[in-house]
Amino acid sequence: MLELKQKWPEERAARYRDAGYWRGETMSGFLEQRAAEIPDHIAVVGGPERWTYADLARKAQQYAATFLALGLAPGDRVIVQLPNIPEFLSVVFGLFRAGLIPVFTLPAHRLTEIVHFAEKSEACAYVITATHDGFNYRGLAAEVQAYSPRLRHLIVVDDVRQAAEGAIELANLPVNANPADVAFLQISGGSTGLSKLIPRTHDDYIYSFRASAEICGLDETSAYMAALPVAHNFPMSSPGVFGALYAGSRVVMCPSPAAEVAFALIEQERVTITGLVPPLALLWMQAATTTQWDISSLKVLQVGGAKFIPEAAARVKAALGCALQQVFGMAEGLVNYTRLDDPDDIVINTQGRPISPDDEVLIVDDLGNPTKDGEPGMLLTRGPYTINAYHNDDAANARSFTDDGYYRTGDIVSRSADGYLTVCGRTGDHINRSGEKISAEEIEDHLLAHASVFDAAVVSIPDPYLGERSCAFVIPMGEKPKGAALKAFVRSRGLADFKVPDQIVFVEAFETTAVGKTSRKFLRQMLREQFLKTAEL
Ligand code: OOB
Repeated sequence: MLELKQKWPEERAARYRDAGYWRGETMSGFLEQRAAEIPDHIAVVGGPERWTYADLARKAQQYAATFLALGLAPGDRVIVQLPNIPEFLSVVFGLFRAGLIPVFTLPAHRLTEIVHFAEKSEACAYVITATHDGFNYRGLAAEVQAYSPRLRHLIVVDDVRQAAEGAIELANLPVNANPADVAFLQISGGSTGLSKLIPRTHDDYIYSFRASAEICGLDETSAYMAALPVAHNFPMSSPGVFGALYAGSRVVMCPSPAAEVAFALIEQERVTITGLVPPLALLWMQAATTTQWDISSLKVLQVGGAKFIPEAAARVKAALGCALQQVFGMAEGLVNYTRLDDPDDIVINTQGRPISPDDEVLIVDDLGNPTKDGEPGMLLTRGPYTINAYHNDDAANARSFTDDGYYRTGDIVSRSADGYLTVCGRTGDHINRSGEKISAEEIEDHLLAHASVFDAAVVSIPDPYLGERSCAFVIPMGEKPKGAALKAFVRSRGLADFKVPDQIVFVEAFETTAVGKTSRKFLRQMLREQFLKTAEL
């Protein structure tokens, strides 16, 4: 198995330790500490379950013992595909406790994506629920295992729950991990080709969510609700469920971000803070005008994952009776927040400033020269919780990191004199569809696999509901296929639903300019502009 690594140059690592960012804590260590300090506080609520910190820590240990009894060994990688249920936490903390490495995937992922993650991570186990939201994960798992024979262990939580509750072989649990080691693999938004795997260490990740919890004012009286899929970095760690547990708060697992489901839970659990992507924030604001539920406990609504336009941001306070916090982050590291005591002007018009005084932010023009305050440029960053390399992907590493260790975010931002960032756009060719990132290249490759497709270019089109939607321009070959058939074809390739093109436009040719050969990037830009021009007519 390829070693998991995430190393900072020694000089920087020493600085981060001295500054007290990296404190030598581990994921299972901090939970066990909370369980000792506040055993009877409620840690997590969801469905019929209501677990104290002592319950959660015990269940995690039982899962750890169960995983090891199944034959898994510390260091093994385990694909986790679970929805927003309390067991997400007992399973994941069980994996941490056993020294196993979770590989986080979303419930929306399908065959092609899971096989890719399994292969790249060399995973030997896959944890699912039998069904969720009407989808049969056992069926998916059987297909995945046929493609990835290394994935020997299928763990269906519905089946092992009882065995785990009886597990008493806790004596064999390994000693806690080394805080500088990789704790898990997170997945990237994937702007070029397939999603990459992001190794995060205990030290760096714990720092990011501990500091996030402080910025968001979480304490033992707070209730954080995970409304977005909890395996995503935003609801996981910004401050997310991990930050909430670190702060001794209560985590509420919301099975769906639909306003009526979420509002009911906000009332029942007196939720104080939650996070949404912009399209959901718009829906909640609308639903709040007629809802019967009492959502007055909500103090902070975080919005992030995609640009929240100022016109919408300005309406949050009046519509939902709570403060807005903008969050601009990435699974690779850097997260920016507007602060709770920032003036409205900043909260409405910026995407916040970095968590850490040691987050280094560089904004450069095409030549690599720093831009002036207020001028847009490409955002590069490095710091105490931003990765230095992806796992098992030399080509992506060569592209995505500078020689002196900065991560090229692909985002175009401007910075104010006081350090607040405003997102203006991006350099990469992905579609940010309601916070889900879709790589144009990845979808083009699938379209090209269709016998009646000669060429395809996928671009993002502004959309009033989704922020952006995907549009595939297709040059047919032979008999022109139906748009619906092409969409069905993409879905049949085993992709998450959100990646299926929203729209397909057939064209006879891609008009390349006088320059002759064009880059894909330029072609996509041209098609987008042409489309928008005709759409305006
Ligand atoms: C979050 O993480 P990812 O890894 O799914 O996506 C990162 C990318 C950023 O590079 C940027 O392009 C975009 O998503 N983005 C935003 C944004 N927040 C993220 N673009 C504009 N405005 C924002 N507020 O999406 C993520 C991770 C942690 C916390 C929050 C979001």
